[in-house]
Amino acid sequence: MSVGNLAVAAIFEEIADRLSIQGANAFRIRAYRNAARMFQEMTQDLEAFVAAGNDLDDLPGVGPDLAGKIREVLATGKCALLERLRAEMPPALTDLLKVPGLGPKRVGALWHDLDVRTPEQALRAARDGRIRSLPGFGEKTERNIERALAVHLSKAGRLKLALAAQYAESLAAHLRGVPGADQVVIAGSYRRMRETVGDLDVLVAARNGKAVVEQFTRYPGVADVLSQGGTRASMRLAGGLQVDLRVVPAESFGAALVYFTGSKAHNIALRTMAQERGLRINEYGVFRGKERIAGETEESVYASVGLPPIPPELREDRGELEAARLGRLPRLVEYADLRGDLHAHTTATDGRNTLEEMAAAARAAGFEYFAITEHSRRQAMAHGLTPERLARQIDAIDWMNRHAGGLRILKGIEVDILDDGSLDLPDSVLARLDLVVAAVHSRFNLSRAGQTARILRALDNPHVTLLAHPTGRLLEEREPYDVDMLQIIRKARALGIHLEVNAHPDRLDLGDVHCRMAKDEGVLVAINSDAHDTAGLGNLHYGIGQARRGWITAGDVLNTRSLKELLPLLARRRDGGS
Ligand code: DGT
Ligand code: CA
Ligand code: CA
Repeated sequence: MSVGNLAVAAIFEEIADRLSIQGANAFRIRAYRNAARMFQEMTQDLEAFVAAGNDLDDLPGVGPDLAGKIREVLATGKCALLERLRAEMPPALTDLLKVPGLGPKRVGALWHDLDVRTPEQALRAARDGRIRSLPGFGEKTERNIERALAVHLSKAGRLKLALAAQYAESLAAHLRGVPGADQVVIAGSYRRMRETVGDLDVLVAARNGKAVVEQFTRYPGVADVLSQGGTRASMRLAGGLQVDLRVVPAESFGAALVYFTGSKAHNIALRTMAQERGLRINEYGVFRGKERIAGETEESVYASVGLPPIPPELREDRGELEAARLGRLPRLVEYADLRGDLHAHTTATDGRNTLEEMAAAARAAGFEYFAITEHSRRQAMAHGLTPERLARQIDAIDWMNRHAGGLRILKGIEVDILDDGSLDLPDSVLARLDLVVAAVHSRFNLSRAGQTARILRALDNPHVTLLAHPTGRLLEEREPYDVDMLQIIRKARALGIHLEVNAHPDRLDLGDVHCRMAKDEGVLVAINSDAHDTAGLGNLHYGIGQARRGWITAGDVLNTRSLKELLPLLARRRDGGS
C-alpha cells in the first residue's frame, strides 16, 4: 500500500484540529501542523524517502515521537492517536472549525457546554439564543456565528463558469472605478477557466487598501459581508457565491497573482522548485535570504526559477512545470484562431433565432463557415427534424449560400444515436449533408460495456463526422455516462472522426482531461458553440478555456482550419479515403 504525502498530511492536520479542540499544549499542536504543511510541500515521496534509508528525524521539526507516527501511518495507513481522538469526540466537530468565527476554543465550549456536535446543531443553538450566555460569546458574537453557520450550511455546489463570469466581470468593473486601483484581476479557479468555481478570488493592486475594501463591500449584489479588514474582505453575493478580496502593493502583485491563481498543487510544485534553487516564493515575492529578487509581475516570478510564463489554464500540476523547463509548453489555441462553428440550432427545432439571424450573427463574428445542426426526429420535445423538414432546410441553406457571400453555411444534423447504436435518420438522408454530428440523448445509464459498444457502433456509420458532447455530462446536474473514452477516441482516430468540445456552459464536454487524451491520441477536436440563439455563439470562449486546460493548440482543432482545408476533413470517410 502506498500512502501519499498528502494523505499523511491530512492525518496530521486532523490530529492538530482535534488536539486543539481538546485544548492540548500549543507546541504539540503546532508540531503536527508544521509537519502537515511540510509533507504537503515536499516533492520527494515520504515513503521513498524512508525506503532510501533516510532518517525521518532529520526532517526539520520531526522528533522521535513524530517520526514514529509517520512510520506508523506509512506502514498501516492509520494512526492510533487519531483513532483515539476520533473516538473521544464527535466526528463533525472539525467541520465546525471551518466556520469563520469558530476557533477551537469556541468549538470546544459549544460541545462541552451545549452538547453541540454538528454545524446544524450549532445553528439551532444560535437561533434559540443559547450561545450568547456562554462565557466569551455574547449576543453580537452569537449573531455573527449564526450568519456564518447559515452560509456554511447553504454552500450548495459549485457555480458554472459562465455564470460566475457575469459576477466576475461586473465586480471587476465596479472595482476599477476606485482611484489608485491599478490592476484588478479575478484569480483562482476562475482565471484557470475551470468548468465550475467554488468562489471568486479578487486581487487588486493599490496603495490604499481601505478605499478598495469599501468599494468592494458596496457592490450592489452583496448579500452579506463576512469579514472586512485593511487589505482584505470576504462577502457572499445574493446568488450565494462567495468572493474573497485581497489588496496588495504593486511590487507584490505578480507574486500574489501567482499565489491566488493557484492551483494549490501548482503553487506547491513551484515553491519546491524555488527551494531547490535556494529561493523562497510566497504571495509577497521571490526572496533569496532577505533580499527580494522578483514579484512585481508573474513573468518575473517564473523567470526567477528559470521558467517562461505558464498560462493560468495549465497551472494544475499536470506536467506544466516540467514542460516549461524543457521549453515544451504548448502554444494554446485562442478564440481568434477559430474560423467557424460546427454545431448550432435555429427556430426550425429548439433554437430561438431564425436561420437568417443565426447566419448574420456568425458573419458578424467573422466566421468563414457555420454549420446548422438541428436535432433529428427522435427529439420530439425539441421538434426534431424529419427527413422532409431537413430537406426544406437544406434547400433554404443552398439558396442562402448562393445569394449571400462571405459566409459558407454548412448543412448538418445533430442526429440521435438510438438505443442500439443505429442512427435516427436513414443513410440516404445523411448523405446529403456536409457533416453529421452524432449524439447520445437517451439511456444514459447503460453499463460501461453497453454504452461503449453503442457509441462505437454509431461511429461505424460512414456518414458520421463528429461525436457531439461525448460524455453527456451536465455540470452540477448529471454525471457523465459510463463509457470507455479511450476506446472511443482510438476508434475515432482510426475512422477519421472528430470529437466535439461542446462549449455550452452546462456541458463543456469534452472536458479538459479528455481533451488532452484526444490530443495525445491524435484526434482533432471541434470547439462548437451548440448555440440555440445568437448570444450562444459566445459559448465558444468557454470551449476555448476547456480546450486550453487540455493543452490543445490551434493545430489540434478542426475548426481552426480554413474552409478549403476543412471540407476534405469532413468528407473523407464517405469518399472511401483514409
Ligand atoms: P475553487 O474556489 O474551489 O474553485 O478553487 P480555487 O483554486 O480558486 O481555490 P481557492 O479559492 O480555495 O484559493 C485560491 C487560490 O489560493 C488557490 O488556487 C491557490 C491559493 N491557495 C489557497 N490555499 C492555499 C494553500 O494552502 N497553499 C497554497 N500554496 N496555495 C493556496
Ligand atoms: Ca476560488
Ligand atoms: Ca477563495
